[in-house]
Amino acid sequence: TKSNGSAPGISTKIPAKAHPLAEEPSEIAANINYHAQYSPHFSPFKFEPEQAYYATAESVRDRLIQQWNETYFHFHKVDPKQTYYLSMEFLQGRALTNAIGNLEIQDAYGDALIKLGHELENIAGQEKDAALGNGGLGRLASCFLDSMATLNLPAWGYGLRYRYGLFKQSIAKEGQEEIPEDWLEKFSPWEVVRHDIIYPIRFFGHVEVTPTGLRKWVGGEVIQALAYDVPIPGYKTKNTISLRLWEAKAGAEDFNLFQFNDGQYESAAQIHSSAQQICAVLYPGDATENGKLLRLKQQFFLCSASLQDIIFRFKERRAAKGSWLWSEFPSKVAVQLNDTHPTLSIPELMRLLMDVEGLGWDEAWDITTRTIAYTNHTVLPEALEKWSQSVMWKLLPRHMEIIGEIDKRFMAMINSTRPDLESKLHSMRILDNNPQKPVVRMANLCVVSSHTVNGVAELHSEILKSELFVDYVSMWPAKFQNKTNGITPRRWLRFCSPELSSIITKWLKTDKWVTNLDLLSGLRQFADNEELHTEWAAAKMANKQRLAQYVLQVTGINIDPNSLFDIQVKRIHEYKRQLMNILGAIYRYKKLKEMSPEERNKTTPRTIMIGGKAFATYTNAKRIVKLVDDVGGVVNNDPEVSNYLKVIFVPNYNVSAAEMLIPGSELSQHISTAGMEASGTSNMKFALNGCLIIGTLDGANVEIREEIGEENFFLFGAKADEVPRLRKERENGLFKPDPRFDEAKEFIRSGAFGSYDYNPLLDSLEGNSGYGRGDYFLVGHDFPSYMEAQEKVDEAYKNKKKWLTMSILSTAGSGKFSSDRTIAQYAKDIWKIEECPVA
Ligand code: T68
Repeated sequence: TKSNGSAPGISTKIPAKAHPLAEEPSEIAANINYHAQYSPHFSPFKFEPEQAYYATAESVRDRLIQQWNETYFHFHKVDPKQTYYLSMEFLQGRALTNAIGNLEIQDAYGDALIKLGHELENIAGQEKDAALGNGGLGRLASCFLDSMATLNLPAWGYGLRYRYGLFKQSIAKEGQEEIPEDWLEKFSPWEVVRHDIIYPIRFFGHVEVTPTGLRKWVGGEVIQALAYDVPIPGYKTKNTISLRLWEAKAGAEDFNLFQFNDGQYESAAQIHSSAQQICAVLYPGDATENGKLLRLKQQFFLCSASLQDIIFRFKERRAAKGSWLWSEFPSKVAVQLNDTHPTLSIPELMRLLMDVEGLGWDEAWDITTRTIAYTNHTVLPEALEKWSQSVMWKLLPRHMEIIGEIDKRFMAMINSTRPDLESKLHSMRILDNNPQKPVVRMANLCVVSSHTVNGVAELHSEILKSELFVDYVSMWPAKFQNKTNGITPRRWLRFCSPELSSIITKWLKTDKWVTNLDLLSGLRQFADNEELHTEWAAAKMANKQRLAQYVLQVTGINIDPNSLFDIQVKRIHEYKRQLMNILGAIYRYKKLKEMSPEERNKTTPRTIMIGGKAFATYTNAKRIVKLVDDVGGVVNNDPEVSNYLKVIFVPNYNVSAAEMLIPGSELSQHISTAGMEASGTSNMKFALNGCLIIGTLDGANVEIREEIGEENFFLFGAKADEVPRLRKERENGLFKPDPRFDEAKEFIRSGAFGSYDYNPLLDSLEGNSGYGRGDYFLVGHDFPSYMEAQEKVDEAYKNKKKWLTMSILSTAGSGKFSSDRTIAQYAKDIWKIEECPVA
């Protein structure tokens, strides 16, 4: 009676469900089987990989729920100071492999699935990525959650439960196409709806004064925020924290039955439709007024729901201890703003404290500023949020009053204490009252209202202090800190490259590096060891072969695992200079064409892979995607060259693709214009996986190079402090481009890669289009040194032994870039929280 029909494995006998913490594969198989039958989401007796995935995930979730609840009650009982990480984005990726790995039950689940006729790796591959983020900022938030749980810190994440996450990218004839990513299409086994956790969120309306003199925000429309919790297990610990995602909902009472029966279907369900829009998509286009309003609504929705929840929990836990005071709030609560997107937390906390709890301005301000801290992730002027004052008055009238008061008090403070700064006040204040376009400067509001402001890499934090926030530094020198980003070594090495991980564990004689990444430095002493070289090369080769399979599957193109795998994957942006990469590839192609077969034979064969999504309305970024794909179409089909060069656009780059690409890489490109990439985090993932970096002195590249040694890093390009002068020179026509740069551009213009109109893209490297004036990103300036660095790469790769030594030293030098280190620093220097492990 084992299986029924075509489906493998499922038992038709009622399975005895084993204890959720069962260790025996046969008992685990019973649990999986139980879910397949009694938590049914599909027709009975189907047990193909998809059904097996859902049943396996539910069985793993059962195990998590117990320790998740224990963690919750433990925090509740101990009532430690707790951090709340507010972020509009969390790029979680897949959860199954991560949960199984953190719980250390890979082998048991692998065996259980074999008993059921499946393979764990294949089952895990069924899961859709939770892509509730765009790029680095969202993935950083997810790495941080992993470290908070692993370090046993009392900390939670708060975000939004977008119905559609980041779009799915497909590459068609015209270039990138965006397809909605329906990650909740079936359901997510990793979320638990909390029907009892629901808060009202108001929009629009007006301010009234109550008879007791309190100001009160009334009217407008009220939507409910409902909590969905996602468990975040730590590695080798019981501690399992929460990522609480808010969903917008209208109540039955908001449904106008009278209107509906009168045939007015749309107006009858107006609030329902308004609620639905809020969590429909991540980052709705904000070119239109409507789009801007929706984006602002999303931000406020996150802030208001999270703060109401935080205040509720504070009161509940304090009340359990007896009498309490509001002044204790900052010693129990730390709120971290992930960039300016959750800035409205500031006026919302003020409003809740004053208008709802009845505190005075001074006390509310003291509590707010001792609670909130702000992380900046960009210095690009167009990415610094500025909201129209009129839109804000309409949507959030009470918050605008509060922001106006903060601005007024800030100016009064400068006038009375810092007359020397008076001339700067215009740019320092929060409101920009330019009559053409009055706006609120969110970053200024954050700096004025937070106790700490941090950048995400040393260079970036220095630029914040010397440029963007320079005028505030003399007022509050201690407010500005650096917290160099990090990545979780669990997902980004231990689980995505089990082969390399085993080798590291074997040579270090411990697996403690997984939670103490500095131990990797112990590999340095073996960097020249031949035995290690053989093992290291074999693991790399296995990862390259796996990647080649993946590339074949998603593009139909065969790539040679013996060629140098050169990868650049990140959001497509002009400052990240994917255009320089592809111009280099074009130049290489042209030279290969000009060579004799003998000469070609002496070159280092390369496979250049570029991947990343372009924002839907960012035309030049989309042109870059199209160019890469067109170049690939020509190069890969040129029989003279295709053994020496392949150019691949890897479609739909996401967390899961990264887990495949990064372990299989040998060279990766981090080539932004110096001073523009705040940190970068994929650079850390590549280095950790023994991949060498070609890069500029930008963001965290600077620190990576310091850690792994300059001889193991292919450096090129202008330095951040040279950039303004170089831009000036270009504007004044003083720049003479390198002939190789012109040759590559001319080759595109000649039509070698098809008839698509690349002129606007090429013009941005010369003329006056795009940002500022001609070649704002200095591709032309850095191109010659880039090509020279690439020649050094080709030479170095010919010496396999030397390359392997460099690769091992990259891994050995990556210890600093663990997000465990980053989070421990936030905990100590900013949040002042301590670990709270569940016994
Ligand atoms: C990135 N920022 C930085 N922003 O570009 C990167 N922006 O250097 C850094 O390593 C990373 O943050 C983590 O600190 C982003 O990813 C966004 O995605 C974004 C989204 C919406 C609006 C503005």
